[in-house]
Amino acid sequence: MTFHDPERIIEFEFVRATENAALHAMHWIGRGDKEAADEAACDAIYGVFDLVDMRGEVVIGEGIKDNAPGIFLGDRLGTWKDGSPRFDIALDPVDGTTNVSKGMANSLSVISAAETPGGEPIMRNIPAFYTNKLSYGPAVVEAVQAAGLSHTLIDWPIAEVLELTSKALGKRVAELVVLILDRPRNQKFIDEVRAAGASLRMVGDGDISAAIAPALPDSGIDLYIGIGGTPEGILTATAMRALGGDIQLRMWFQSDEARTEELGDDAEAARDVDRVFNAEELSPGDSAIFCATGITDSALLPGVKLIGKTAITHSILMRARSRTVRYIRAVHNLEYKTIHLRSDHADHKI
Ligand code: VTB
Repeated sequence: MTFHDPERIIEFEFVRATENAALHAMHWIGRGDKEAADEAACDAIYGVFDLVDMRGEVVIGEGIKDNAPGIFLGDRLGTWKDGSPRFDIALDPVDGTTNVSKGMANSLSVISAAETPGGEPIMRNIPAFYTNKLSYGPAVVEAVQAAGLSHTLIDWPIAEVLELTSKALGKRVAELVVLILDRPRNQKFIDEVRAAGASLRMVGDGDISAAIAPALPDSGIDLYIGIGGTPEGILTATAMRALGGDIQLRMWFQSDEARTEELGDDAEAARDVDRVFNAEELSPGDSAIFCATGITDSALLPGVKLIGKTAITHSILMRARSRTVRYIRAVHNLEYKTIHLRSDHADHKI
């Protein structure tokens, strides 16, 4: 079977993958074992794609860790059947594993993809472990473009960023809500937001949902600021391509030693250490699929709920090409629903 636009068919397999990841990781909520939650999500994601004719290569994700279970850079998703569509994959099977292990809010399973017909890389990888990020929604994008700040807003004093945002959104600064990852490294931003008089929300972990939130009209979040994980930033960029928001992002290192170690002998990355990337540069071209399912509640999505003999999941699925944003509420009948796992190549009840 051939389709004129394989993205339109395959995108629903991505929803199945993050749904199954959330449903399989659900058993680990609150149980104090974040690796087990991650492993469960990975097993389910692999399992879904083992049944899909696709050639997917993981280009953004975690590097291989000794003996750690997971889906790593260079891993392949799909059957890799000849002639099947070829995708670059970026994923975080569980963003917020600590939150899952403690039964706390703000965790989700995320996959994004870009079609790469000739196999040439599309998504941009950045080797630094952390990046400094600033993300905002479509109204601020317009103001940023009009002022010619598409790569420099990240260097402005926070008070001025808030001023610009307040004008773009027609709100007073005191009414703006800024989301920041709660870390000592972000203290400077926290102080600046407080001094400027805007309202602050912090999350302990999970900055994909946090950084996407400003681009969603009903999230109640106007800006995301701070230093967090790099793959999470690139995943945010793919979502921003479909939502019309943007993210400015630059490498950040904990120390000079970390910088040397993380950059290794990557000359291109070394040249780009001070470069500010935006969403378009991280996920160029018009093919970008972003898909996430809530595990526990976040600004982006409600978590998995067990109601009677059903499990209810909430997912968001979007594509840059059409800019359609789908919210998919799925009711899974626990007497019938099965999950195909990679670990034993078998189907299991949840
Ligand atoms: C960041 C953030 C993630 O972990 O990577 C954070 O982007 C790790 O920060 O969303 P620390 O190294 O300071 O713990 C998350 O919050 C969850 O993976």
